[in-house]
Amino acid sequence: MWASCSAITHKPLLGLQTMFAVLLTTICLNHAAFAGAPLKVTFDKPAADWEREGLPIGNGAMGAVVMGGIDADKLQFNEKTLWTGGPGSKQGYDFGIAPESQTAKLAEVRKTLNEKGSMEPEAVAKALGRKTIGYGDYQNFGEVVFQFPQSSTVSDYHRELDLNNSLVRVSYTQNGVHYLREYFASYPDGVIAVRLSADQPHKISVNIGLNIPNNRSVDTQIKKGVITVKGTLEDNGLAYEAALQVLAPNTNLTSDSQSVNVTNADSLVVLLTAGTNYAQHYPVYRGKDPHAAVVRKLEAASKKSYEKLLADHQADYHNLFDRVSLDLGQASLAQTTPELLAAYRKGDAVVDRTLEATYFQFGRYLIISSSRQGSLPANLQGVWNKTNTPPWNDDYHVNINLQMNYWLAETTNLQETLPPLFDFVDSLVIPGQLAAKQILGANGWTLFLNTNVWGFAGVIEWPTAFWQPEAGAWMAQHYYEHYLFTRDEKFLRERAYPLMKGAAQFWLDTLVKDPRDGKWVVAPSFSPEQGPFVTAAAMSQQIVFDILRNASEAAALVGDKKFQKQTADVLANLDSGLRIGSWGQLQEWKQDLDDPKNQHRHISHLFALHPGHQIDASQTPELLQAARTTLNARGDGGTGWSQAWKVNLWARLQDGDRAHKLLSEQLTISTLPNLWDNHPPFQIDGNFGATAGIAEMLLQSQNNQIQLLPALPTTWAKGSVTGLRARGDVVVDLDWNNSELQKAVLKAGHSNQVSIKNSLLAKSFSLVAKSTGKAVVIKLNGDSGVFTAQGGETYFLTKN
Ligand code: FUC
Repeated sequence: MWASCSAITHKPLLGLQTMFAVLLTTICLNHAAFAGAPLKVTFDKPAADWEREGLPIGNGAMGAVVMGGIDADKLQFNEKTLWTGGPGSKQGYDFGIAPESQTAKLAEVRKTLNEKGSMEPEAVAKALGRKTIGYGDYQNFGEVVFQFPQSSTVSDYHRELDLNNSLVRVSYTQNGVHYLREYFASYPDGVIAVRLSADQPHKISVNIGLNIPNNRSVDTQIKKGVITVKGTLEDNGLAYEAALQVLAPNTNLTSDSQSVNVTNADSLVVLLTAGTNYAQHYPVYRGKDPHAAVVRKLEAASKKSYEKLLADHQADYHNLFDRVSLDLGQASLAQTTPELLAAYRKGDAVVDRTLEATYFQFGRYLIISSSRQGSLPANLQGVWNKTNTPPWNDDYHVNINLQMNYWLAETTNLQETLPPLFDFVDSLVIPGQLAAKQILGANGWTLFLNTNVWGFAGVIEWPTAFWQPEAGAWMAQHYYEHYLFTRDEKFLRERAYPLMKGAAQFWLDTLVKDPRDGKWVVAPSFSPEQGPFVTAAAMSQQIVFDILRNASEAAALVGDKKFQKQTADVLANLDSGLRIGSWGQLQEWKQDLDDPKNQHRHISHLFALHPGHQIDASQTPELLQAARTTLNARGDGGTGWSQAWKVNLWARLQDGDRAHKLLSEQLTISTLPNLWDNHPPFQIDGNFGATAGIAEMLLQSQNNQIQLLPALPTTWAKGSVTGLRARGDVVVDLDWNNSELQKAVLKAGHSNQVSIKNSLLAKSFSLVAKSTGKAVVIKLNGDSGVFTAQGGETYFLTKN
């Protein structure tokens, strides 16, 4: 039941000792990840289209997309900090913040709202919006081009992303020789590695070069198999450097001015690394020249054998990825991923389950590959971007997108992917304070719709989206959630609380009294990304409720009594943003303006259900019903991220079948053949959001109760999951059959009262502590129970 392991990786030309070491690593570390069948994204041909068919690898800072061409293979790559715009940009740059105070204009808008009740977005944008200059774009760094001399047909072509082992493989037979290419991006070594091998000696001949886009100066140098390219971006002078090393033992390398030639090698390894002189520091955002770091990484990596690089990469990856396994009854199937997608929902349960389990773990693979300590957080496309003018600048939208990127980090046990988010948000506090002061005359800090790597904290001028001053508070939610999940007191005191206090302070200074009822409200307020400007749109009020409640709780925990009282006093008279309207819906605005036919992709007024937890199944059933009515009216369509959000929302409504329906919609309508989420275009938030949604279907822990299998769909009648995390620092494994929980394992990190809920508790079960083997006292109330957990202890809840 709990995971068996059965994977042997194809590794030609490894030394016996290394092979044994790798096998042992696979056997010892992989056991959780191989519950069910190994998970892969597969194709039977090279990628014709980067976005639809490319296979991504990444180490947080760098990403690359494997196309796997036969005569020519292109490995397009990125490094997260390579951005145009910002300080030094030719166009100028102002962080989106006007040099003069906007508070007089704000007062005008507030006055008009009080008089008229609402305003057109265009009118408010005219008053408070700002023309964007020098915002910049995330850049394509370049391409590694492999040019092969052979041009005969091949057979047995196979291209796969092995999610269990974080490795892309391309293999084929050509003129009787079996070729294998492997690609991975190593976090421990900071390099991308490619190995070309064959099952016969002297069969690898290839020309290797680097293509760099032409919006920058390029100085190319080639020495001893190392190609170095460096220069500066024309727009902002940002210095960049990339270095590629070709390692082909016992083979003469030749080179021309642009590329390295390898002839008749047995195998070869290419290492690639890159960097810029970006630094995450307001206001200049420049640090050291990238040269030293690039040289250091390449030299260190080139001293290691390929096998050692791979083993270190996989040890790092397994440490994160293997914490969670999901077995829905998937199998190793012969079909490629596009074939599985085409067959999905055709009544073949194994196909469906295989695709769903793969999609779940693909989200975890993507966040591990695009968000690791020392770099920027995952942007709208994670770390992967092939153009210099990507959609939405490939930036950080903070009215749902960046937040959704990180929902899975806590629940699917990947805390190591969070530091880039916290470092990024911390770095936005200073410009966010300026924005708060200049635009709203407030202390504290905030953000609006969108931000970039250059501390953009102000506003743009797009009328139907620009005004989202709740974004800072929404980002602060992630800090408190991290504390709730980990119970890390040091993090709470030193990082979460100061950040949250600033976000809360902004609202203490910004709320106004609604002349209609004397409640504290947000004005002007706008529900993303539609409708009129009003006072007290539901989402504004719910997010402000969330930050004030969290800040008040955190203040109590750290002993800041003064701020606890201040926030609690405002909370007591805050408009909650929770109203049931004329057709039973949860109102999107304070006035009942909702159109039952409105199917807008944003469902912002359900923030209180997810990712907030103001609406709770056990405490507020009438609000839950109103949320259901709203979601039904909004429909099951929408862009990728919108469907992913709805998976989470239906899970919180404890409707597993509907959550599963949304997941199916996302897989059929909003998923590209390589499983990337399609907004359209490719936008990664939907991948992350759906993975979080699946976790939410299996385990929830908001409002101090761990709910086991709260939204299990009928179609997942049998399965198991290991390693999900619940708030309170509890790691949970679940095993179910006939849609009923058979066994749960709860590992408590801290001593605490643990409240659990599942229908099993109303039946015959046993709860036993692992270290003593003895039954644990549990106080029951229907299908819920509370017991005292000891930190470090494991508890087995078993059906009798
Ligand atoms: C928000 C959404 C869009 C898109 C963009 C990046 O503005 O409304 O759908 O996801 O972010």
